[in-house]
Amino acid sequence: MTQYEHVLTETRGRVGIITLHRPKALNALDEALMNDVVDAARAFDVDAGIGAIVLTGSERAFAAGADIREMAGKSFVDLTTQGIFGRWDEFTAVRTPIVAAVAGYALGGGCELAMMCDFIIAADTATFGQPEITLGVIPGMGGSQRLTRAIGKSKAMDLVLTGRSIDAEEADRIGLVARVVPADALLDEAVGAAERIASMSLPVAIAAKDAVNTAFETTLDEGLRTERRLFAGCFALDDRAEGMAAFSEKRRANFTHR
Ligand code: CO8
Repeated sequence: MTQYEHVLTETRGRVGIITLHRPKALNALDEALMNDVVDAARAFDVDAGIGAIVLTGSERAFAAGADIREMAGKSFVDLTTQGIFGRWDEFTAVRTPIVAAVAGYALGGGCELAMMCDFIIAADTATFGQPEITLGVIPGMGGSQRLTRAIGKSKAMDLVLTGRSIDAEEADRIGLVARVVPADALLDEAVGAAERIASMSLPVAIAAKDAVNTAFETTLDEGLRTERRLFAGCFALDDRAEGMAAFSEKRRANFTHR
């Protein structure tokens, strides 16, 4: 398995785990860490043995944001001409479902990276926020867009304009995260969810991810048409026949395309 400098990777069955590992800077996202996360996620994405990915950090921090020291020296021209952080688009293009397992700080780019995943499982120690305004900037890795879609305008404005942080309980209440679990159960819970996803037919899981993501990018009519096309596409798969036969025969489906 490839060795990376700023992330650790391991596999558990059909689940690929990527652990952000830049402990001295609370996993602050610099360019090197971004490259490692994107490369590791892409490697799992093309690995036929992997059906779901978990992205996690440390107990203290999922990620405390973009690396402020790296950003401090940048100019307007650097940002507009260098496409800084452009590779995160490759992360969101990963087809394999990705579960974010968040403990500790998920601030700024850390919160935005968690939101790039397909859903977030939070430890009860997790803290989310978009504090960029306190640094004289605004969210730049999707926070103003994904957060608003996730929790609505008023709550997103509250977080983005005040820069205040919220705890896991509030993040759960406003719909930013899917579940909150005790910190010592976080990885098991996330891997358990990922194992369950990985036991499904992978092309169907990818279609499901695609269909839900379409809801954020188009009109209801177009989204419904996309869903219908993707739904019909499932009928081209032997896994669809197996899933329905297994139901009739009162047994667990044994999907081929996993
Ligand atoms: N960048 C760089 N280093 C960091 C960062 C960061 N975001 N966060 C923490 N660190 C470093 C600290 O500098 C410190 O290093 P050192 O020991 O060398 O001084 C080490 O990590 C430990 O941090 P603290 O001593 O500060 O730990 P505390 O427990 O006292 O505080 C906090 C933890 C509250 C998380 C605090 O570190 C903090 O406020 N961090 C910054 C949080 C923040 O503002 N994040 C948003 C950054 S801006 C952003 O993410 C924009 C994204 C969009 C970019 C798009 C570009 C196109």
